[in-house]
Amino acid sequence: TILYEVTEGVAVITLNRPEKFNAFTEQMNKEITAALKQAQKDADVRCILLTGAGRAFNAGQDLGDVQGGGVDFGGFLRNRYNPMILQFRKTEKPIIAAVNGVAAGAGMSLALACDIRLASEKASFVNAFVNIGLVPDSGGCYFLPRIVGIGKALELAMTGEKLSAEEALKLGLVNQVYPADSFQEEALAYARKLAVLPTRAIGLIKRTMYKGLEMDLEETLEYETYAQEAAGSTEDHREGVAAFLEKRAPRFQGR
Ligand code: LHQ
Repeated sequence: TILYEVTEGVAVITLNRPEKFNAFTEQMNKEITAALKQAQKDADVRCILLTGAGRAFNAGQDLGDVQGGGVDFGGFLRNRYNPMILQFRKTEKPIIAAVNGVAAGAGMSLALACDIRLASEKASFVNAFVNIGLVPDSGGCYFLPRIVGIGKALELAMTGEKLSAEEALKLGLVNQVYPADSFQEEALAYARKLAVLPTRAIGLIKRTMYKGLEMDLEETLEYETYAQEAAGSTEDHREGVAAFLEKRAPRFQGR
């Protein structure tokens, strides 16, 4: 249900059920979790790009699998969705969502779990949970207020109204919007730029900044010190300083 390909330092994960708007099945949840673990282990992977095949990014849970009521929500979330979302944070490499089309329900949460969001001008975001009488899950109640602020987060979650790529850009929910025609190339080019940067430092930036959201200043300063000791012992740090002093472009190896 997904495609996984590594090219020039970038692991491209493509959600691949285009006829169902790439809606989640149990298999897809598990394949995404496994793909992130594989990308984390593979030293050749220095950036991860997550996108959807066809017209949509991801339409959330496949509603064909939950019709008629009596759904074991605890089982769905604890066994499938929650481990998948946690894996985004455990992955110490940058993860970019290339939102090619609609991202709805848990598909929107999936995009929010990524570190950077790039959108096609044809992308849109629907916090669709309320439209079927549910609550944002897969981190929707955690990521959304942290990214757009509590007021807008509550509005999006309570109304379930569609947000265009342009509106998402204004809210800071996406980092860039590109024309639909060149979107996949632009997204890959963006990922390739990140893939030649100091990967260890980027992983530590990711971990430290997310931790900083949950800690006070004193704890954050202490964690920064720990992270700086780790970053400062990498080859890439030595290379960065040497390149600066020699007035040349750095060649970072990701270690
Ligand atoms: C779909 C779906 C879909 C199946 C479009 N399933 N086929 C966690 C735990 C346990 C249970 C419940 O859920 C969760 C987490 C969740 O994610 S809950 C939220 C689930 N998602 C939704 O409620 C979104 C439902 N879909 C929509 O609101 C619309 O389809 C969106 C806004 C995504 C797209 O609208 P349009 O661009 O107008 O396209 P469309 O509605 O015509 O859909 C295109 C096709 O994709 C269509 O199939 P068809 O055979 O008629 O062409 C849809 O049936 C299918 N599709 N979403 N979630």
